[in-house]
Amino acid sequence: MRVPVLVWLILVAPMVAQELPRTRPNITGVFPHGAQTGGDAEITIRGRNLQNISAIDFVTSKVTAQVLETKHNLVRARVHIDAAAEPGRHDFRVVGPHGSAMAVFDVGSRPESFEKEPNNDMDGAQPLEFPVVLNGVIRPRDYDYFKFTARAGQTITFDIGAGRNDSGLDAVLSLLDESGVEIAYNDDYYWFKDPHLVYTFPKGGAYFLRIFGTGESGSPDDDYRLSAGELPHVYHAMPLGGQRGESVDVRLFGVNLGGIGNVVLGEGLAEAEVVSRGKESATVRLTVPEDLASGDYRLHIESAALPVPFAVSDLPEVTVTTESAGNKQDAFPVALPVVVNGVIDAPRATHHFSFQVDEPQTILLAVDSYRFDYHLDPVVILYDDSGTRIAYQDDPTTNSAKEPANVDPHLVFHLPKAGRYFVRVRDNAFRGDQNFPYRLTLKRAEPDFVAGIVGTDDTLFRGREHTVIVQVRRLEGWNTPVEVWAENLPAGVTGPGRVVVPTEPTRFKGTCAEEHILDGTKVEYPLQIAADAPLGLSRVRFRARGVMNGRVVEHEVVPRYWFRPLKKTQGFSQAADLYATVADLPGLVLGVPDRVPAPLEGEGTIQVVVTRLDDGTAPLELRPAETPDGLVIEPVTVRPGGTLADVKVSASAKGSFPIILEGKTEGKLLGRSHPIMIDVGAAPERREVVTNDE
Ligand SMILES: [Ca+2]
Ligand SMILES: [Ca+2]
Ligand SMILES: [Ca+2]
Ligand SMILES: [Ca+2]
Repeated sequence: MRVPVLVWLILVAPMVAQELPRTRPNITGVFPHGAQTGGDAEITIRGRNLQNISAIDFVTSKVTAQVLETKHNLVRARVHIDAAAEPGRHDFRVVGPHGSAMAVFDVGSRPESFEKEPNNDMDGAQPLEFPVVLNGVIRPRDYDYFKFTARAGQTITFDIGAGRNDSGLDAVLSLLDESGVEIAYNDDYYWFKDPHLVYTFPKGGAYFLRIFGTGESGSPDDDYRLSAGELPHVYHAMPLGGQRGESVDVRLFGVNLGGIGNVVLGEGLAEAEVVSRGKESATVRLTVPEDLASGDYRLHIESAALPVPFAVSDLPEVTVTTESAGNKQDAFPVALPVVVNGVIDAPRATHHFSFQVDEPQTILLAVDSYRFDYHLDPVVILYDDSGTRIAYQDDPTTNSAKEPANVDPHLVFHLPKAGRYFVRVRDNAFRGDQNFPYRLTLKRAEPDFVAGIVGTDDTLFRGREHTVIVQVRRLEGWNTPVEVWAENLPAGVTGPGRVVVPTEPTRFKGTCAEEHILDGTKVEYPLQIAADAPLGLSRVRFRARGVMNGRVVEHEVVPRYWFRPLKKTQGFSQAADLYATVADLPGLVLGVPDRVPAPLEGEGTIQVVVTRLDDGTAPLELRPAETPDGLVIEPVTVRPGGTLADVKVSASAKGSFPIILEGKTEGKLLGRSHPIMIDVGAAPERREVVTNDE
């Protein structure tokens, strides 16, 4: 039989997987977003699909939590922080039968306090006593005013932790004098939009601090943590890292460093000895433990507002200054392999290095600065002995708003012959600043790769397929395929023995549909979930392996945070496990707002996003499970395939009434909504938008 081409295409076209609704938990806010070591704190976690949360899991064993109460849109919990917990950000998850979700929690070392509304103008300003860690929230058009006194000559640090804790707040800080005149202002100090101000008060007296959202933005979930006081604050450490097993004198640059005490690497990994202290710099001697894995750590300065990034490497390290390396005619000689630490400290400053190789070889020239949250946008340039430019790199690939940015060059180049070569490091736009530190790695290339999973938590529905996205970034000239496999899939969940990640980088469209090339390759790792797979949470591990030049390289595949532009939570999460929960696919998901306004003696509308997964062909009827006195709610019929419904509410009494919508087909209950509060006669609020995006 001859089949018309169009029909034939439809017959053989692969069945497009049905888009499954996002039913797992989604965290939109945490308050307070941190607590002090050695104490307890009661926190509220806000979001969606939080009903039945049974546990809160921190990656570190030094922070534990107990669930006190759960609802569809919030979890209350008591968090206990061990006195030995490492200060700074810690990953945690809420875990329920329908899935898990990740958020972060900031462990601090000073007592916590809270804002008290109303504090919306100078008259209502809340008094501050330094030092302080204060937790606040910026709602739409909210201004938070604080009043304090400063001594003449006193240097006070004001630091806002918001984006760095995954808060949606894009905060702004300003300082006002006693009469309300703005004397200092900062919006975005960090890449991730948090402000930071250091101010030396020329005269003593009363002052005001004002915190608000840029463009008067804000939401009930937009929290901040203000750290302020005459605190030590370190902008950067020089060197920015050290070699394992070596003792290194680390110079700290910042403010209020005259009185610094304890300086600790990571979670008590090593204690540094303070060699000298001054107001704006101090030197500490640190022995980097021999058995530490190379990678990025934090240096904790007692009572400082923030830790300082500190890298641990396997290579010899040197430190240069613009004085020692800033002269083109007198390049600073280095021997490979080496990590050079420096600061591009002035506009147009360029650092020049020379090195010698005794045979042709492929080398790596990598400059890291953005990786440590500094604002230098490094470029690296390579010259041969005659001064001819032979290689250049600014960024590893193009940057878009759709993938985490990376402006640190990672240049691999084959040196064709033995001899002397020159390297330059500078800012892409010839900018310079006292706080533009970098680490230049110069070594023979040893091809390697890093592998990650996109996302940290997944819900696997029984009887369905689920796709895990794996991303491989090739380093130091790696150019062979990599194999990825899952190691400990739960019972009833199967995946391919191996998925091959090719060497071709993934292409994708940017926000303006322009084409970008990913710094790496993304592949799909499909999982099949049996209809009778046991329910519950598993921590799945993936591994990746490749062979190049006869050398086998194997790595764990570590989940990466879901990417959101301008949030600090980017890169690899703190745990190597993918949290995967096997759950039953609901027959019906009703997406509804938490609150719906309705006028008195008029009509309100509950907008419902209907996702039907029962494969039924009978219409769906939506009606309230119970109707409170004073409300009339007409049932609505949704034809099969329908995805939107407006449920009309008429009200005859003022007040707030909770209702639940039920969906039935042929008299059988298919699913229920979460509780919806009908606010009758209240002033209209911003309409809530139901989103399922991560
Ligand atoms: Ca507020
Ligand atoms: Ca306020
Ligand atoms: Ca900002
Ligand atoms: Ca760059």
